[in-house]
Amino acid sequence: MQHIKAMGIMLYPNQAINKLKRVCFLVALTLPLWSYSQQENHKKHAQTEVDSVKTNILKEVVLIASKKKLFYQQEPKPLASVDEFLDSAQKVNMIKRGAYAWEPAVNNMVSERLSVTIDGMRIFAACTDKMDPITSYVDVSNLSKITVASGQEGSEHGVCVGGAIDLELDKTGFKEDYFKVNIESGFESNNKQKIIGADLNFADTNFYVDADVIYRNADNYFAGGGEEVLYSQFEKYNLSFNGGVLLKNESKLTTSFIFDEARNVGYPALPMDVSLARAFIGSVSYEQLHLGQLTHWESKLYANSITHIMDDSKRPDVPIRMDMPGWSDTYGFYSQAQLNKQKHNVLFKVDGYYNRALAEMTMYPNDPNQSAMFMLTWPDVHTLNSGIYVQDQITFAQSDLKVSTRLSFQNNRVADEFGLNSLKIFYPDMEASQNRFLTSMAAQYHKKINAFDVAAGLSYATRAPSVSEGYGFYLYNSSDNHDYIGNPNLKNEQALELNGSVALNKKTFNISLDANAFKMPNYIIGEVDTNLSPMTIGAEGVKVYQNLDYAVITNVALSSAYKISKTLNLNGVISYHRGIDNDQRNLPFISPLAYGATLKYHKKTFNGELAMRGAGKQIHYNPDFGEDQSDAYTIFSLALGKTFYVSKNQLYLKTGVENIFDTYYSTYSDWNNIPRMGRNIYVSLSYKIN
Ligand SMILES: [Cu+2]
Repeated sequence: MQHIKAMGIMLYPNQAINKLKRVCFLVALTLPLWSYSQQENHKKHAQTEVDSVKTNILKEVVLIASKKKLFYQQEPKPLASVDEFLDSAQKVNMIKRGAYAWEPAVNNMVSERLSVTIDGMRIFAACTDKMDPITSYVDVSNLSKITVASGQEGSEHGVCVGGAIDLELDKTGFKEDYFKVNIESGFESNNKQKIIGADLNFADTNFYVDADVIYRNADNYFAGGGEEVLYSQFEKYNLSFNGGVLLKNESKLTTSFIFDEARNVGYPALPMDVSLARAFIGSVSYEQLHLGQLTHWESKLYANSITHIMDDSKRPDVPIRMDMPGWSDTYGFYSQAQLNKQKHNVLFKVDGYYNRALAEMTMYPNDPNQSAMFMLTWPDVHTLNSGIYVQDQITFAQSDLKVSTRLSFQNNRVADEFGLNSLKIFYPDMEASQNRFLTSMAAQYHKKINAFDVAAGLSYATRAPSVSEGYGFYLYNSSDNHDYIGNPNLKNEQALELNGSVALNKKTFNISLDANAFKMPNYIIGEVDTNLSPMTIGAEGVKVYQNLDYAVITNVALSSAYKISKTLNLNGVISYHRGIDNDQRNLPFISPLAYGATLKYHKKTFNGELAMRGAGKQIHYNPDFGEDQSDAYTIFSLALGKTFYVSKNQLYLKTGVENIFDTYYSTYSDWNNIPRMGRNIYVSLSYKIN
């Protein structure tokens, strides 16, 4: 403990220590590369993929359930939220507006620049204020792993420029005479979060059934030092079901269903809370192992429906009461197959979806003589997107090349007459319907030279404006205090990406340097329009979405892992990020220098982990987007786990402390500077009946 404290003092912003020294210290500290989980991932890849030479620098896999294995040995906190799991991924940063429903960013790009899918299904949020990222509609009980893909590596599941996140559902699959029950419960001291869940897996050689349920309930949390963060409570429950039957001729029929509901969710960084966020997510798939020359032909039909109700009734003083419900329904399909021929491993895919997005705002003036005001903030926008995707992985003796392309057609139609007429105030010539063609192509080369892995890639992609960017009507942004208006005349945003990596892989030691740069012509961002006045009381002005000439986003990461002994592993990472536009203005929500290190111990049934995480002072920020300078911080956490055997059954106890020194801090990604959670002690107990 003494040692940790000493490290904390050394790392802390102190005028006596200059920045350079700190960076050097960190580089030395973090020299070992590749986190343990990544090593695990590589093993997994090697098993499942034809070519063991290939490394996948553009992909990161976060393992979640591993219910079938010996519990959650790798995970610091088994019943952590999906958000916390994502936050632990090196490629992901989370924008926080409270304790619930964080918004993931990949390569410092968020929702509209990413493709976020559940088992390949497209789902779109129903909140105009980004309170409900797709990742908030699942729980860890549903998932086996999360795949984070950088740049065009993510275009398999849909159009994206920054990357993709695919949440993979946990299915038992066909197993002989299989029956397992798992009961889990957890408690967190800081916000008195109570978690209880159970799952049941039942299978035989020709069918399987999985069912699970999880419930979470949390009060307000407390920041470091003991300050209560008001309106940070939440309550959520989630039910899911998976089933499959094996048919004749090596084919199978599977289905999945998720019901997720959150109530009384506080958003301390926003002026409103959420009384209800509900999702129904369902799918039916047909898979066939062989079809002529093709292998693994899979087709899926899916539908999902989201309801989001915002609520300000708990806030004591609001200038005006508002009702703001939103709905998003999506119907989609995909069909894909592989062709393996000599050096080639080709994937063909056709996909499509139809989404309806509608959001309303009713304002009730305090003066009862004034009538309520009604607006459509999303004017019932119907989006039809259909595309084809082809990738070929070509394997040579010591190298491989992957090329891929996606071509999509997208139609947007404003279905509501009143909504269309509202937008016509700004765009008199606007048409209800609009077509766009979207393209992407990517090439990635990897070569093994002795103990080194060298990779480089080049890609190009375009994306259409999101519903808010194209058709939003007075959407209030509490970070920069402006109302935003969409712009149907926006051009497609483009992204030209260059990436490269060098890794040295030794038996006990790995180190890797990864870098990418995105040049993005027609980058979409809100710009102030001084001719317009805001609708929201107290807002500073109005911004209209515009295309910039271009923006540039760069990310560099140095990561390393060192196997000290059979039982002890040390790994670390340090990363640098930068985002500017064509006038050298800083883009908002770009991470400052960030670092982390983890020491893991694992012996038989016991495991322990000591982790450090921090960031430098935010040098590049932009006050025009409501940003101010975030201070540097370093926090520490500790986790201990032990498995006990009760006859054939297993009991797994995990406990830990997060933010050990109860540090008060807020990062660049905390909306309106809301502080993060202070010291938190958690305990979780899982019981597995075999
Ligand atoms: Cu909302």
